[in-house]
Amino acid sequence: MSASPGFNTRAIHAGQDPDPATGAVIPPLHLTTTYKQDGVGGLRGGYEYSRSGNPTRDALQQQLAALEQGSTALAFASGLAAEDTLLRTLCQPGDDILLGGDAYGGTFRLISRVLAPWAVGYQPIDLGDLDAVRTAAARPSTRVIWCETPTNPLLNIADIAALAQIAHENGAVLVVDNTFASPYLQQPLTLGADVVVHSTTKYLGGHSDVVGGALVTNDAHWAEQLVYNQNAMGAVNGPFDAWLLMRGIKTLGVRMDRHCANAARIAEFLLGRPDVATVLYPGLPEHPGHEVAAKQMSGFGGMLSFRLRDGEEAALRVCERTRLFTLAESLGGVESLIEHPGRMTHASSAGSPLEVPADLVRLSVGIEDVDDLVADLEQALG
Ligand code: PYR
Repeated sequence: MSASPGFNTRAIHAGQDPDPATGAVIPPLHLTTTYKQDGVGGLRGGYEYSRSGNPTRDALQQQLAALEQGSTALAFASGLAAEDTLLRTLCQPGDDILLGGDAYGGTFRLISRVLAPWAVGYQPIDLGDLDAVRTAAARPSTRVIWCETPTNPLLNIADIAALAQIAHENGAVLVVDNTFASPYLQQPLTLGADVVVHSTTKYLGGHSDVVGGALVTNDAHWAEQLVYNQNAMGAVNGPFDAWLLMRGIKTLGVRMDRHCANAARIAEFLLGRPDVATVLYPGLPEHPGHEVAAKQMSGFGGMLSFRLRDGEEAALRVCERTRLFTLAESLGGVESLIEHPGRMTHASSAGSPLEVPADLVRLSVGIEDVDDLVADLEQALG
């Protein structure tokens, strides 16, 4: 590899050296729970038990670190397992999390229901309003700024570099959930974020066949604590899941280029529809976050949402009438998905300040032929 290999080279080669024992070009799948010791404590290659370490998981972790330009990456059983380990590592009772005004419903549920009894609080905030963030971050209890950009499901954009500066001026930690963008389009650690979170289930896996999560950091202190807690809390990624993820990651760049191109075309199509009130896609020049997105992302992604003029009923009707877009939760796979966030992925935010509009439909635009996708939406809108 050259001194600073490009993204696709890193995706294909980082952590993926041929197996020294056999020459196998693809890292072997180490389906073992435990490792023979040569005398008590005599570990071959440093492995003793697969919760603590597994060579297949290690290979994935090296690949993930290289993608996000981090020094340490850790793989977990799901995105929420990664988030839980992270928040229990960063927060003490009495700490507060500043939580972007829309966020994945599962993240909201974790913070508002599971962590609340441990006296970890949260404050919903518009991360686009930097004065409000500055004021809230100055409170001594603020420990974490939790940022999705683009957000799930409203596709809002936050300025990562500006948030990092505010966090660091106030002794807080900036966490960026980079699931929607993927590291191909945005690398938050290079903009000052302290920890990046992924649901690797989504674009990284890319084929809707594996559930996983990841944390990546360059901060030596947090890396040490997180490595300790990954083992101590035990929410690790299994070796087969790690292997599937490595395979998916190698094509991330080519997939993302196509996701972006298809989503841009669908955004244009929806803009021309009289029954669509708003199209939420950061690639559109009229999107309020377009300029910041253009500054910090190398493409605008494959996710978009839109609101129907005729309200929730119309939104539900479209979701139930598509044929190529499958009605399902999740995102980031090669196949297109459609969903109603208010009743599906974000149902746990209902009645809270993070509640999403009822007339909202979310698309995960896949890499099929875009004319077929447009035709499907056209017939579903009627
Ligand atoms: C989503 O579809 O938003 C999930 O993360 C499941």
